[in-house]
Amino acid sequence: MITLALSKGRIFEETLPLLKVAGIEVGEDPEKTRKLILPTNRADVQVVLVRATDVPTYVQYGGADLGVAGKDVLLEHGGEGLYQPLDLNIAKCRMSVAVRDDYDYAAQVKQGTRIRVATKYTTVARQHFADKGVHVDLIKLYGSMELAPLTGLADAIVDLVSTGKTLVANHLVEVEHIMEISSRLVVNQAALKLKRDKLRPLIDAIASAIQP
Ligand code: PRT
Ligand code: MG
Repeated sequence: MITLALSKGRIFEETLPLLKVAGIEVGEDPEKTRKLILPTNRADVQVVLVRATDVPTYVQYGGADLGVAGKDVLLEHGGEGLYQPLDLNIAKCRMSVAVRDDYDYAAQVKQGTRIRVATKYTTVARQHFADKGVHVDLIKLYGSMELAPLTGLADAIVDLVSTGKTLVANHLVEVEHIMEISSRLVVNQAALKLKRDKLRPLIDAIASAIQP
């Protein structure tokens, strides 16, 4: 059996067309079922539904043979025990620094003020500000980062932006672009050796379906 870990929502939706090219069709809609293990049209392939941040952990420890995870999630996880053969070019967005539209970020940086930054991405954020020589105090959050500058919890956030509508709706503006984000295929290193006959053709078929 080959087990593929996916998270519900955009990653599931955007991975489906790639699987289809590889001849794999998932039988059930994750939004409609309560099942966490979904069969496919191939008796030897199943999909497990996990939280986006748990995908690398499932694959690392062999709870799944392969999975799809955002670069943001992989950088925070560290990628230990994972082979990352493909950038799938899906679930694209960017990671940015944002502040309230009335906060003068450039002036604060210039003055050398310590800036309070709320984020789910503490590893990436710590590295980014260290590289820039900006002094920050990081506050770890697990969601709704946009609220932090509005409530006075933080001066800035590091978060993902795709359309930019969430920032606008909350009177926030992007002040620094940290990196482009897309999702990657991750494979358990031991599974790649033990199940090579099945995994290699599957990886190659998915590779052939990637859109530029
Ligand atoms: O939602 P949940 O807490 O279960 O988990 P999750 O947020 O980790 O999962 P999900 O499915 O929302 O995101 C999975 C992956 O999709 C992420 O790890 C990213 O790699 C990728 N991705 C692509 C995004 C976005 N685009 C995105 N726009 N993840 C989150 N967002 C959020 C962003 O954090 C912000 O709150 O959408 C909001 C901004 O969107 P715009 O369009 O208003 O700019
Ligand atoms: Mg989400």
